[in-house]
Amino acid sequence: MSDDIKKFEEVFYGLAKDLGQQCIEHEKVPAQVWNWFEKSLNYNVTGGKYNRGISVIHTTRLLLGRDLDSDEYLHAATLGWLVELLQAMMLVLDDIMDSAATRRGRPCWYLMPDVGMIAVNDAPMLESAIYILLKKHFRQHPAYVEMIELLQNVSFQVELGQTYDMLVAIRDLESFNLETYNGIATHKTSCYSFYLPVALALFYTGRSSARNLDQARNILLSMGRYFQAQDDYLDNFADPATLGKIGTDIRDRKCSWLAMRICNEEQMVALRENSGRDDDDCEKRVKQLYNQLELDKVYSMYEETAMKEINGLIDDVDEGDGLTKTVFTAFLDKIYGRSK
Ligand code: DMA
Ligand code: MG
Ligand code: MG
Ligand code: MG
Repeated sequence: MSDDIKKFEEVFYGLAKDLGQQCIEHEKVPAQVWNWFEKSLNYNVTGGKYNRGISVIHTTRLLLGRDLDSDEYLHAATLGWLVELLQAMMLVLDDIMDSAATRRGRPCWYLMPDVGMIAVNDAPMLESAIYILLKKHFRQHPAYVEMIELLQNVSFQVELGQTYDMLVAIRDLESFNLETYNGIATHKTSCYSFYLPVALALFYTGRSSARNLDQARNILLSMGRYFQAQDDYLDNFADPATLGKIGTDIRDRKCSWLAMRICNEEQMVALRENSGRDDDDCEKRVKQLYNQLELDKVYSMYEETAMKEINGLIDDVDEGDGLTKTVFTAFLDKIYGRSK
């Protein structure tokens, strides 16, 4: 485990203590209720890559152009954990909706013994934790209200994206095209995974001019679409042992980056007949179709084009209000060519 991750995780244990105190001393619930929440927090919030959370710290450091002192580190890491909490809440629900089996190399929370549909309540509890912690640590910050609004708006964006993702999946394949794909990916992934961490750092450092937020949004939404294309590519082509999750896109008949490449009538029929079914042979047929179409190669070409486009957007950044290009190049470096 890298030092970055260890240091970041230490902050989490402090935040979990804050939540325990809130439950027991303030809300006065019995220990067993807090113990359940704590179990859900430990299972669902830790154990990931923390790319999103740690990006808040890295972005803050890059914006200030220097190392953070211990208070600043604690603040930036706390904001990072809020992003991780939002992600955890969405993933608990996403795995139920997608009928997934594993996440981060472990069974999905809703499949754990004794959990089941309690997970439907555990997810919004993870979301409540965001606002409890934000209040405790940032109530005095000049951008407190803006941070609340940002987190609420971004949550809503993800929910819209998840709705869109689910609706398109059960409809016919006619609507699987680039426009639909980009609409889903921008909402369900880009907003919270890329825009949110940087926007929080901009608010925290007082650099949240409209121009900075707009520029960041434009680049980061584009980066997020590339990230979701990677996620969809990996869903089919990666080794689940490395990825930590077993792909579900074919069985769920998702408008994935791969499914969107299906173009002629014959392929469409094959996809229609074999996707959206809980059947190994059907799934294999779709995988064969993707192999015939050499979508791994098509993806590699796409990846290079996407990188050029995003780098072009970064080159055009106006650094006048204290937004630095390095914020974006650092984020892009973390995800380029990823295998998990
Ligand atoms: C990810 O979509 C979006 C959210 C908001 C979790 P997905 O279902 O492709 O994600 P994963 O592949 O991680 O299940
Ligand atoms: Mg999913
Ligand atoms: Mg999903
Ligand atoms: Mg996926």
